[in-house]
Amino acid sequence: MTYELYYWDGIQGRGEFVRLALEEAGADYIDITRQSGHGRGTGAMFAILQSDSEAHIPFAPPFLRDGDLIIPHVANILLYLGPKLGLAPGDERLRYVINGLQLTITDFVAEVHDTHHPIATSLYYEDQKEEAKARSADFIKERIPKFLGYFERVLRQNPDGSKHITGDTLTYVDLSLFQIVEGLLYAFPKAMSNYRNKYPLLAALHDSVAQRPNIASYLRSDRRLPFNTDGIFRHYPELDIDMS
Ligand SMILES: N[C@@H](CCC(=O)N[C@@H](CS)C(=O)NCC(=O)O)C(=O)O
Repeated sequence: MTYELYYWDGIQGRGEFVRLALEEAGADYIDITRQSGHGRGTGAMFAILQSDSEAHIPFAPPFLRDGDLIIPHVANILLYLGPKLGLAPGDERLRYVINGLQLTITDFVAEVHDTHHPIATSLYYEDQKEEAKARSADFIKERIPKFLGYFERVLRQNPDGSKHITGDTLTYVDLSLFQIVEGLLYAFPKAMSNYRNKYPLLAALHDSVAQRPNIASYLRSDRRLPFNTDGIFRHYPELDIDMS
């Protein structure tokens, strides 16, 4: 059965964490809002979100449809897909460990979003620019080091080696960490200028994911949308500070 991914068209956003897993696995999937035709397009996503008859309606995208099952939330989707795509540990108990890591990524992504929208998602960036500057300065000084330092430590302390965040094979969390680094390099190039020295294992993981054949070919394809100032990771030069 073809997986259906529902997410806002035009941005990588949170949908990208799911897309990377589907692409790495060579899974059969459709990015519904990027297609046209019956049951496709952004209208099809709203039809589910606003349905008054569908069971288990999601609160927000991304969500995944697999047959009659609709699954919301990035970490939850990846918990579901991981074993099916061969991107989760064989040891079932470790699946909860990587889910914990993915939930930490979810928390971090929310903080990334708040650097440009610290007051309200419903307001324009321009209406909260001064607050965004203050929020970003703290994010760069305190939060990037805390989160990236944590992931670096988890990599260093992996008993199976530091090439992967858990175990000795690729999981969806490795792919999501690649996306975190990519997003931060786009949004905060100055703040990230010294990141290879500070987080060498994370940098090595990022590079190794980029070189995986399916990921490399996805990144070259037009399915990989460029970062832009509508997504989660946004580059506003006035928010980026070199703290190295
Ligand atoms: N925890 C959810 C967050 C979902 C989310 O915030 N989706 C955004 C787009 S990236 C959205 O459309 N939110 C609508 C809203 O919060 O009103 C996840 O990880 O998937």
